[in-house]
Amino acid sequence: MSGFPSDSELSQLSTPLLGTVLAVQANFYQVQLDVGLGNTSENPKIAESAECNKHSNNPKSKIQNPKLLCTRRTRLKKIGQRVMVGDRVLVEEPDWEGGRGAIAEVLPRKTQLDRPPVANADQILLVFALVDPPLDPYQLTRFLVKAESTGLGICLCLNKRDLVSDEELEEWTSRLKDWGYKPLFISVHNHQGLEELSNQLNHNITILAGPSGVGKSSLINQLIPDVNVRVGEVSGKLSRGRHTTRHVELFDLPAGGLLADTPGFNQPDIDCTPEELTQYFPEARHRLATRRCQFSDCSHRDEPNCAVRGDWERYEYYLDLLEEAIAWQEQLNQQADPESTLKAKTKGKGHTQYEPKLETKKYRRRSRRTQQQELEQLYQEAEEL
Ligand SMILES: Nc1nc2c(ncn2[C@@H]2O[C@H](COP(=O)(O)OP(=O)(O)OP(=O)(O)O)[C@@H](O)[C@H]2O)c(=O)[nH]1
Ligand SMILES: [Mg+2]
Ligand SMILES: [Zn+2]
Repeated sequence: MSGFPSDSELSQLSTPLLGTVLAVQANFYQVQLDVGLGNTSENPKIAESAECNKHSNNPKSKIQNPKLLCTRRTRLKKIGQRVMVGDRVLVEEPDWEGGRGAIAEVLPRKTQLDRPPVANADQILLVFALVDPPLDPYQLTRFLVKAESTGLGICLCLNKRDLVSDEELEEWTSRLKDWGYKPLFISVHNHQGLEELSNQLNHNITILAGPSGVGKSSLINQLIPDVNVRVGEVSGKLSRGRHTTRHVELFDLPAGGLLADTPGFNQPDIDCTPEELTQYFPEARHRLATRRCQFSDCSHRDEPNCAVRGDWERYEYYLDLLEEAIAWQEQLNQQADPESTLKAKTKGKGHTQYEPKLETKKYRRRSRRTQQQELEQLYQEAEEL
C-alpha cells in the first residue's frame, strides 16, 4: 500500500466540504472549495487538484482553491432547492481525481438577485464609459435605479478616462455629486484607478453591470490576467458594442473577492412601485429626510406642498420613470384581480399597452422552468435589446 490515503479515507477526512458555486451549467455546478493550501499539504490529492486549477501562465497568481464539478443531491431536487451562482454549499463525496462531487446542502443566503441569478452578492459595480459609447445620463439613471432597487452597495465606475480631458472629469464629478454619487474614474487601457477599484472588490462578491461596449470584459481581463474574456469592438453607427458576454459566472480575483460578469444590456426594466422609485433617487431620499410632503401618498408630480418636486437635474427622469412604475403597479394590481383579462405591458418610455393575459402558458412555463432556461432567457433578453 502507498502512504497516500485511499479515496474513501480522504472523503471521510474532509467531508462535508464548504465551498462557493462559481458557475451553473445545466445540472452541473462548479464549486470552489474553501480548503486552502494549508489544509492541502496533508492531502496530496487535494493539492494536486488545486494545482490543476491553478492559472498556469501567470507566475504571480496564487494557487487556486480546488474546484469540483458537482451535481445536486436528489434530496435537494425533491425539495426544489435551487442552487445559484454565489451560493455557499456543502459538498460530499469528493472525487479528487475526477474533479467531481455532490452538493448536499445550500446554506442560507445573505442576499439573492434573480436577474442576473446570483446569491450572496455584496455590491454592484456599475461600469459606464465616459465616451465611446457616450455617457448618457438617462441610461445611467436607469442602471442606477435598477442597482438601487437591489439594496446592495453600489460602486460607480467610469471607464475610458484616457479619452477625456480633466475638465470633463471635473464636470462629471460635480454633476454626479448632485445626484448623490461619487464615481471612481478608471482607464483599463492606461491602468488608471485599478488599484483603488481592486481594494473595493476585495473580500466581496461583486456583480458587474453596465451597457455594452463600456469595457466590462476588458476590466475583467485586466483584473484577472489569465481569464481571457472576449472583448468586442464598439460596433456600427450607434456606437453600441456587440453583446459578447454570454455567461453568468463568478471569477475568482487574484487579490481576493469574486466578480460576476453579466451580459451587457441597454435599458433595464423599471419594475418597482412609485413609492419605491422615490427611494431609488438619492436626491429624493435626501429631501424626504428633512421634509414631508403634504399628502402621504404624494407621487411628487403636481401635488401641492411636495417636498420632492424641485429643480434637481434628474427630476425629469424621475417623472419619466414614474410612468413606468405606475404601469408596473397597475400590472401587479391586475394580476391580483382574477377578473381582469388584460395585462399591462410597458412599451418604451412610459407608454403602457394592454394585451390579453396568457395565463396558462405563463403558468406552464414557470412550472417547468429550469435554471438553464432562466439563464438562456437572460441571454436572450440581453440579445434582444
Ligand atoms: N480607450 C479605451 N478603450 C477601452 C477601455 N476599456 C475598454 N476599451 C475598449 O472598449 C471596447 C469594448 O470593450 P469590452 O470590454 O468588450 O466591453 P463590454 O462592456 O464587455 O461589452 P459587452 O460584452 O458587449 O457588454 C473594446 O474595444 C475595448 O478595447 C479604456 O480604458 N480606454
Ligand atoms: Mg463583455
Ligand atoms: Zn411629494
